[in-house]
Amino acid sequence: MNHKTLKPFPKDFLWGASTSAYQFEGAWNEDGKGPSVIDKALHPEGTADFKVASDHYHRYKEDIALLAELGLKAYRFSIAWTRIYPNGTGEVNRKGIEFYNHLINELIAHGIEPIVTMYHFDLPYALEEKGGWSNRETIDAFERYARTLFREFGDRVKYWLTINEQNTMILHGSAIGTTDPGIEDPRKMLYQHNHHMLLAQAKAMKLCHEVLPNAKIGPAPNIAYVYPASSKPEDVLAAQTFNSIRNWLYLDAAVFGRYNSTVWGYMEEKGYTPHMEVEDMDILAGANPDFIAFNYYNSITVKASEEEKEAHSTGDEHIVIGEPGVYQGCSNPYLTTTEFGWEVDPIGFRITLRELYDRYHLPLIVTENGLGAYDKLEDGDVINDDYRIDYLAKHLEQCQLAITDGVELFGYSPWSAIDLVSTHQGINKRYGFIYVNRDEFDLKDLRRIKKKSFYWYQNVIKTNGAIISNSK
Ligand code: BGP
Repeated sequence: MNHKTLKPFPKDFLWGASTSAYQFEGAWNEDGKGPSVIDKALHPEGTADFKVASDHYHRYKEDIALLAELGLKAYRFSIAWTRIYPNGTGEVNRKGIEFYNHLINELIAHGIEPIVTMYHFDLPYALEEKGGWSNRETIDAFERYARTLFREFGDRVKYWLTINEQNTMILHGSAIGTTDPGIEDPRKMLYQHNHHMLLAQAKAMKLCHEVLPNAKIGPAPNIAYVYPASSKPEDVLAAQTFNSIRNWLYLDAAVFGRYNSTVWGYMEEKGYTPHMEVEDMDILAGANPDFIAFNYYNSITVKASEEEKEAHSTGDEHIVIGEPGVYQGCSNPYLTTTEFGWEVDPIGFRITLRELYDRYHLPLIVTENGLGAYDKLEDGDVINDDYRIDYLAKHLEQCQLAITDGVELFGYSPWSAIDLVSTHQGINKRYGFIYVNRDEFDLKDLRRIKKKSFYWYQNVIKTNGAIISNSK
């Protein structure tokens, strides 16, 4: 749909940028922090581990000063569960509370709204040893952790995100290090994990509304609209099925408190239905998110599955998209790809925004969107990342179109604020507005260097999105 005039971005739009604790903080075992599943996961060969990452733990003041210079209105970061509860539960680690108090105070002193992810892939290893998300005790541990976060930080934090990309953990856990890659068909187990995470999330949302009536809380899945490869009805059906499996399962449960019927049918067919206690559906129905946060990088295209063929990947060789007899991932001939093979689809972003708002009628915030690339540090500390500006500008234009379409979007927080270590592809897959001077194994001086995209985004924020294109 074409519009004669575009609506402006809302006046108090939350221009943000995002990070996650384990990819950014470093200090992996300092000040009483316990190990997480990520700390114990096998690391892909040739890529940096997360022990030092970007050393934000020791440089948070300098980092926040840079984010303030960027002009951010909001900063989305995650709290490492293992800094607060080194064993997942039990004794609170006051040093962990102290760190996040300093961080939050520093943000507020610079006029930046903190947006807190409570759990971003890094489940405490001590809980994993007791069965992790297979064990219902993890639900109680998460609720206790949530209560602690609300008590300690709720006087200053207004926006809470429950679980980052629960759907990625269920669908691609072995690529991000949250599922043991040695398990042959983990899907039955993963749908049980999923059920328990949904309960944990529902309990946290309910608790948040009880103890912090002025705060807002929502889920933060990765949502990517699934296209059919053609208008062949079989392909459309496959896309519909995968939309439900990949996207709607998570949001139908969070928003409507029920299972998506297509996914339930799929789980029955495959023998993946989770074990439930009698009270579970009431728990799911008793929680209401205030908004939907979501991460968007690309759309997905699928066709009908040819039973005999192996599922295959669409670019990133670690991520297999497809399940025999259900759907099969394929590349989209209308899209270009990044140097890491990820498809680029700004219009898919508008489609996803509209679809989400039509389905759920809740305010939306984008909590990740961005381009992973090999940046080049040139003489004189210059990084000419025009490709990143181009990617972000094209996506922001689609945000504005979606706003004009009627979508209630209250923030945009791209990935990532500052360079950090990718989930499984190292530090040299960079996303930030600010460069961190280190390589995979050489920590160098870790100094921060503003990229060209820094100045571009600074101007976008200053003009409240009136100037998006890269023509400065
Ligand atoms: C999302 C995660 C982030 C981040 C991002 C980029 O799935 O929430 O933690 O890593 O993807 O992915 P990658 O690091 O694999 O390039």
